[in-house]
Amino acid sequence: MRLRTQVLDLSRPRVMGILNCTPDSFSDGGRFAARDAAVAHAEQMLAEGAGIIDVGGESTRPGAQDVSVAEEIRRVVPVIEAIVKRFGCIVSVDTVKPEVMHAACRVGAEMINDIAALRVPGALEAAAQTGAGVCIMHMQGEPRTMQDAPHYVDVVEEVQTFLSERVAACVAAGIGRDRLCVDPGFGFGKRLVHNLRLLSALPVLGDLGVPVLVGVSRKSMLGELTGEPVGQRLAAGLAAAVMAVERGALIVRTHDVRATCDALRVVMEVSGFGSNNKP
Ligand code: 8Y7
Repeated sequence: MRLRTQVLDLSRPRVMGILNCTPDSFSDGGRFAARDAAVAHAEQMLAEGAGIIDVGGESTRPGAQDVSVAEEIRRVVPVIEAIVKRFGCIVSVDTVKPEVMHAACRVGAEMINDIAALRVPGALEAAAQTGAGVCIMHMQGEPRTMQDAPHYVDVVEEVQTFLSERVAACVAAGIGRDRLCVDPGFGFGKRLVHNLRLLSALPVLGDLGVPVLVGVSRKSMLGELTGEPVGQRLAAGLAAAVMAVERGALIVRTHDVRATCDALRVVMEVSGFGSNNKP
């Protein structure tokens, strides 16, 4: 997958480590302390085998409050700049805002992870101008209300059609197919049955001809299945990640980088991704 200046090698599955820069995650001690804590967390995830660090400054949980453009830039730009300078690694910016996309890429972000699939006005143009890679994710509704009454006639067909239309919109805006990946958006306007059907039918998304990214880490679908609270969902998340990679996913977004890399190592050795490479 081509990114802004680098190329992401997807001859083997890769792990994207989640780095939250919301005040609730790295709050006490002010902005410099928050930045240093975020950089240290990135360093740890890279040591554990992450190939991408996904930096986000807006909570997408249902009911979360809106964050202004200026505040989101204040949260993510210093962190991205520091991580790129220190480690030279691939950073993606988790945002729906065109201004944040520009600001993040100016300090070295290589990829845009947009849960709104570049549907915010100006986002398609911003992403095209940066030259960054883009993850296009499916969501029904908006974060605030998406879990109120998710409804589908055929969830797999509807997600596939949406992603196919957004890929076409990206290509029309000048973002080459080789810069895109797609994501069914587990938990984004979906009930448990929808999430399970999508995971089961994940190979269908491979027909779009671009890499598939999945994020299941610690999500409520795992809690619904196991009864476990958010801190006890690692085993369920690893099972889901392994099933996704066996069904063709090439990027796994997770909080639990070390465990996910270990699990994907086993998948790789058995499923013919070759050896001697870390996920
Ligand atoms: C996803 C995501 C979140 C996901 C992609 C969470 C930002 C909720 N989930 N981005 N973001 N895919 N591409 O639980 O599934 O991590 S936020």
